[in-house]
Parts: sequence; C-alpha cells; structure tokens
Amino acid sequence: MKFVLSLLVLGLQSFFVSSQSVGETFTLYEVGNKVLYISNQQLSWYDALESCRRHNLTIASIESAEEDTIARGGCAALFTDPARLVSRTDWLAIGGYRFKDAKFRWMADGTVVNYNNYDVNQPDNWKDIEYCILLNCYHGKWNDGYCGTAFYYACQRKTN
Ligand SMILES: [Ca+2]
Repeated sequence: MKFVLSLLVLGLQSFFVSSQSVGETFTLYEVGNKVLYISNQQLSWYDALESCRRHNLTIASIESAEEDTIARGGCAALFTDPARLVSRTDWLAIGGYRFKDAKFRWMADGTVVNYNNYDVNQPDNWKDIEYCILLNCYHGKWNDGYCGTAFYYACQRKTN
C-alpha cells in the first residue's frame, strides 16, 4: 500500500498488474475520494466489468467534472499516435449501465447517474442496443454505446 501511495504522490505513474491479460498496465489517477485505474487493454464493457472485479476494483463511476476531466486525460494519454486520437473513434468504457427502467446506474454502488457529460442527442439507445456509457477520449463527451465492442476501460477504488 505504501508503494502504491508513493506512486500516487509522484502523479501520473504506471505499474504492472499481473492478470489474464498479458502486459496489461493500469495507470492510476487519484481524484476526490477515489483512485481511477485506466487500463491500456481494450475489452468489451462486460469483460471490463469482470476484469475490474478480478482486480478487487469496480468499473469506474464518473461523478463529477473533475473526475470526468481526469478520466478523459487518462484515456487520451494511452494514444501514442495523436492522429489516431484525433480520429475521434476511440472510447473509454465507464461503469454506467441502462437498467430495465431505462435509468442509467453506476455498477459500483447502484446509484442513478446524476452528473453526466452526454454529447448532443445522447443517450439515444440507437437501434435499442446501447446499454453502456462510453467516454470519448478526444472530445470527452459521453455516449450510450454497444456493450460488446472492445474499448479501453476504467476501474476505480474508493479511498474513504
Ligand atoms: Ca448512443
């Protein structure tokens, strides 16, 4: 724990986490009462949910503008080729899911999504297949997207 905290003090740092995904690295960002873990691997939203659990984390809730900005920056930092980022096609899977009552809730604690940063005309549940919240790594706006596509993803751990 002391080691992890010392990394946090240094700011943007990475550490290797052994898992089923060979070479998976999480970059840690301390923000508010949580630490966000941004993975450099791309998984479907459902696999991301399970991956976070395997690491004793939960898929991230983005509950403030500050957390939103940090998550967007963490995702953008994964792109070594800026041209690819500017294509605006890459996304970060976060932990909001559309439940049967049509409300989005955070998987970490079941609370209804309150703070949000949806793009214009989103969420639209296009073709009735968009149940998962994604954060665009370039412009930062949110979209409800198809949960089966592989994207970068963010887990979290509460610090209090
Ligand atoms: Ca959508």
